[in-house]
Amino acid sequence: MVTTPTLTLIVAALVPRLGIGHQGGLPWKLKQEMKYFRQVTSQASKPGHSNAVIMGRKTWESIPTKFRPLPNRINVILTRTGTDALQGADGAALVAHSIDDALLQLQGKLVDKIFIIGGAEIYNSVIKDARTTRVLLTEVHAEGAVEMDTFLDFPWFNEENAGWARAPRTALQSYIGPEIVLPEQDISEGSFVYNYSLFERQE
Ligand code: FOL
Repeated sequence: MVTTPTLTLIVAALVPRLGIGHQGGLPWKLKQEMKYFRQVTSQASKPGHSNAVIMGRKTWESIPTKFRPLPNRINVILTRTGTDALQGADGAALVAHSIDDALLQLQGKLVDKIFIIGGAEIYNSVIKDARTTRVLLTEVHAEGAVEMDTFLDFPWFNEENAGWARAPRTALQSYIGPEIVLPEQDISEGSFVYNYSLFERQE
């Protein structure tokens, strides 16, 4: 049987305004949260398969060079322009010009989960794509003000019955797999408190 792949968007955002970035990077440094991102995006459930991470060119450039391409995952970079600069310097990542192009390039590879890892421009367009059926959202709360200049445009997040629903923790655990241990309580790091959640598209 041939099935169209589903996409999972993974993001950490300050609620309720859904701020995600500041000056081309993340607005915070959350060590545990980054570990969760690494584990969730790396852990494939099918033997011999890898997960893929699809990101925009600016997100690629925001990742410390020592961490890219993100290890143990197939990295795909979306760009409207040339491939040379990216491929020349960084090899080992696929370059695509649209989500459809990215998915075409992943066809025939042993790919398990496909994650969309940002940034804002990519998130805000992919969220409208019917193939995006899950959002792994880390809901971040801050004690004081946080400088942010980049936001998710997900109006459904602050509305009820807008096509997306919060999934139970059991669904999150089953999606990420038994190897990843979810915390019992909210996590506190510096002046931030956060929790891991899953939202699912309603048919
Ligand atoms: N999703 C979530 N939940 N948290 C994030 O911080 C996040 N960040 C991005 C996309 N989705 C996210 C994009 N930004 C790295 C750096 C920036 C980045 C994504 C990844 C990075 O260096 N990742 C390494 C982790 C190294 C470490 O453990 O410190 C990796 O191997 O994944």
